Amino acid sequence: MNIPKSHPRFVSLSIREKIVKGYNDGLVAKEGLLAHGRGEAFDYLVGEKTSKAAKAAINAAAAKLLSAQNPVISVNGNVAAICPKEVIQLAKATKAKIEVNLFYYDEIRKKKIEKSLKKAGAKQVLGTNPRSYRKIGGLDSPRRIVDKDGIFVADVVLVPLEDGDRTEALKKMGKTVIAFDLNPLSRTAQKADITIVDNIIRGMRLLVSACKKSKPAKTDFNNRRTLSSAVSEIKNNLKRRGSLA
Ligand code: PTJ
Repeated sequence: MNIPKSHPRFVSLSIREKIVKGYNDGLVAKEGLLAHGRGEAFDYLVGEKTSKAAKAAINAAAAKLLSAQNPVISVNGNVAAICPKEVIQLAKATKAKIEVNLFYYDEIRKKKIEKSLKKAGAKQVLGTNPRSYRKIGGLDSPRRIVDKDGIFVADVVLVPLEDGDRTEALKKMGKTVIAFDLNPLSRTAQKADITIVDNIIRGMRLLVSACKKSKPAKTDFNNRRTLSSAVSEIKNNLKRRGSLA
């Protein structure tokens, strides 16, 4: 690629390469390529940069993760391909557990994700031992299968890159949900307690550094306000580019 490394286009193309490699290595589901395309489109709409509202969400998420008794980072195929190192850094900074949780259920893919996370430095990866499986109620998708020592007993769960009804189910269990989702209108984004509307590759790095700098603290974060400011940001970007009157 003949583009400066700091240019958003370079970042976007390099993530695309990671997703394709992840697919070729058996980490990413075929459907994960489509989900990534949706993410790319939304990233373009948010201006391929971290907004002020996303930064505020990141700080609130850091405070929440650091205050948690039992935080868990849920990892799917796309997350494993895009930012395994950052997942591990975040787990270290917050003493969170890492759990593989897939929508397109596949035991072999789970094992490959576990192996790749361990290769990247993870000491323990939950969610791959059938003897530890428990089911979350009120959920039909395979995402209901969670680890008894991980998401099942977590008080705070980070759910990056998914849309669906799992956030609602986790909240019904009394858990706090933090989401990464470039689409502020997705069900996950709408139902989470804290939604970071940012590309996970940028947001995770900022979250790791916020967790290293912050202390456990109470937050009076307003997710509704954050989501509407993300939508306004998209409208303003469209106006700036002359696509909307
Ligand atoms: O590995 P599996 O089987 O668990 O499957 C993972 C995918 C991502 C395929 C699965 O969770 C899925 O289908 O997700 P959705 O419903 O497509 O939702 C993914 C959401 O993440 C969408 O709202 C995308 O806009 C958003 N998204 C995609 N890429 C990024 C992103 N958000 C932040 N950063 C990204 N890089």
